[in-house]
Amino acid sequence: MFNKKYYIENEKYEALINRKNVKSNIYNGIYDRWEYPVLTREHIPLTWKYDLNPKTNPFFMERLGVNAVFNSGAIELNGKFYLVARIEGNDRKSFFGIAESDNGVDGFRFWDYPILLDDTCPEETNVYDMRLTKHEDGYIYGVFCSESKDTTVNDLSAAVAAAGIVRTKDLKKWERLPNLKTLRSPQQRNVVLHPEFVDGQYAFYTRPMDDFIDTGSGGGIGFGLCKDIMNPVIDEETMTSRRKYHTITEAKNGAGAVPFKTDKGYIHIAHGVRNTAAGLRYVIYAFATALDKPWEVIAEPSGFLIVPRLEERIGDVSNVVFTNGAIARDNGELYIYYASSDTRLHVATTTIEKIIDYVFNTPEDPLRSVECVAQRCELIRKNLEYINEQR
Ligand code: M1P
Repeated sequence: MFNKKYYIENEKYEALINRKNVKSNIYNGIYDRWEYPVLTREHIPLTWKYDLNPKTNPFFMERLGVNAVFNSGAIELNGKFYLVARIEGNDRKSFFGIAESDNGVDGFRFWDYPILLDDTCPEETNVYDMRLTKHEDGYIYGVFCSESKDTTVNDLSAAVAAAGIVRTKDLKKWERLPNLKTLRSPQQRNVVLHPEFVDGQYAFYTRPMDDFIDTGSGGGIGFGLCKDIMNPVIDEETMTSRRKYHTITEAKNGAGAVPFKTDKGYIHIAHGVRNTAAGLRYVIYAFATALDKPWEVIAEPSGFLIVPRLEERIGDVSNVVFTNGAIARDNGELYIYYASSDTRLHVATTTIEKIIDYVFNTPEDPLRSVECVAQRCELIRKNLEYINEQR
């Protein structure tokens, strides 16, 4: 016999999972935002939090609470949408769980168990932000941040970030590979595996960092090749999308979703960070790289693609939107999964055709106010001319 509170909570859980999502009325012509988050901490099954046995839990208390569900890798397999979500327990440790949906905008339900990674890294304290790459070698790779305490300095909160790697064929059995070594960068976060071999090698987008939070001398999103995925080492990193003064990437940036191939180039959906009096502000931006040189930026629209709006602005780490997963479907639909304020996960939908138009036809940032105004005046001039022609 269950505690009667179980039935009440289970009814709320089922109502949430079965709630139909609707497009929000925020318009920009580039994508549609959806009203309800696709994953929240309320989407976590009751069995992950409560001891259901009234003998050992007479008050029906949460025994292992969950604080947040956010940055998620995304993949489509056999017509279904899968998210590998970052789940943060009340104890601050993050881990991964797989949620499945038929349509990608609602109905995401977690599988019975979270992913229990092979414990191959005794110093690892925390793991988060997995990117899922369907690689041409036949495996699905998950690349994530593997965080350990920095024992070389006398600072309790000092940490080291590295890129952990797992691979699977079915999202059920995961094989852990050694962490990626980047010989010229002391720390790495936001590492993404490119879906194809480049010069016969595995290719990674990296984010060189001198420190756990500050990228320091790291100039932006890097790119490096690695011969052997079983012993993953990158020697040289070249720059792709660079950080720039007085832009949305001034403080740092990082690769986000796995880039997807289009006729015009690889489309990347990444994040940029700037500093403000209220702390760091994270936004999502897009750029394209060349098909024959996937590290070379060929188009980078000015400004952000997605910025936190309304309640998205508030959460555990406010004023943040962050993506590490998008699904570009064969039928031309594009699903961008983005988290807000390190608390919940949303979806924005568009088409590959529209995102190409956005990336290649939005003007670049001219980097100076006076030139930005000139750019806008030119748009207005053409519009007024067009309006006159229509009269
Ligand atoms: O708190 C915002 C984000 O901060 C980190 O991103 P970055 O490495 O670019 O600073 C990540 O820890 C990410 O998980 C988090 O959402």
